[in-house]
Amino acid sequence: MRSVMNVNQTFIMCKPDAVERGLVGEIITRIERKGLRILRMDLRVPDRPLAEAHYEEHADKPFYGELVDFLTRGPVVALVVEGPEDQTFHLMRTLIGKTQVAEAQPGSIRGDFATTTNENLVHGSDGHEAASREIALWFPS
Ligand SMILES: Nc1nc2c(ncn2[C@@H]2O[C@H](COP(=O)(O)OP(=O)(O)OP(=O)(O)O)[C@@H](O)[C@H]2O)c(=O)[nH]1
Ligand SMILES: [Mg+2]
Repeated sequence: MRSVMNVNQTFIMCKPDAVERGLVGEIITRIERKGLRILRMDLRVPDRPLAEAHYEEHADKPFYGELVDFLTRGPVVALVVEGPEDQTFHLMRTLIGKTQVAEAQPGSIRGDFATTTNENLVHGSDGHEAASREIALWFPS
């Protein structure tokens, strides 16, 4: 029996390109097959304030406007995923693959399905602090 102790949660999002390309099932299957647990799931079109807040750490980057345009162009699937304490972020980011698409290994989601860094299918929180902030932002209740 799997222990219910020592878990933590991360925020995952299937971005608009994943929904458009019909890859949501594939992505969720990979999360489930890995042994991580989906706690919450919601399909919605993020408005601009939500997308801007989500990526606020990149507000000073030249691609910020383009990134917000991309995230708001259609529905996304927002997820809360649970896994082993202190490993969940890392496990999910390994499943997702590296940010630079040319470095994303085959076997990872980006490595198998993405051809550009701008449209790279999935977001995953990069640590505890980001996960808490992002879960509160996307699932306030
Ligand atoms: N348009 C554009 N988008 C970029 C560029 N570099 C990164 N991005 C996008 O910005 C997102 C956020 O960048 P990072 O947080 O550094 O990368 P990441 O953590 O692997 O990706 P996320 O999980 O989406 O946060 C990336 O996933 C890309 O979609 C760029 O040069 N141009
Ligand atoms: Mg990031």
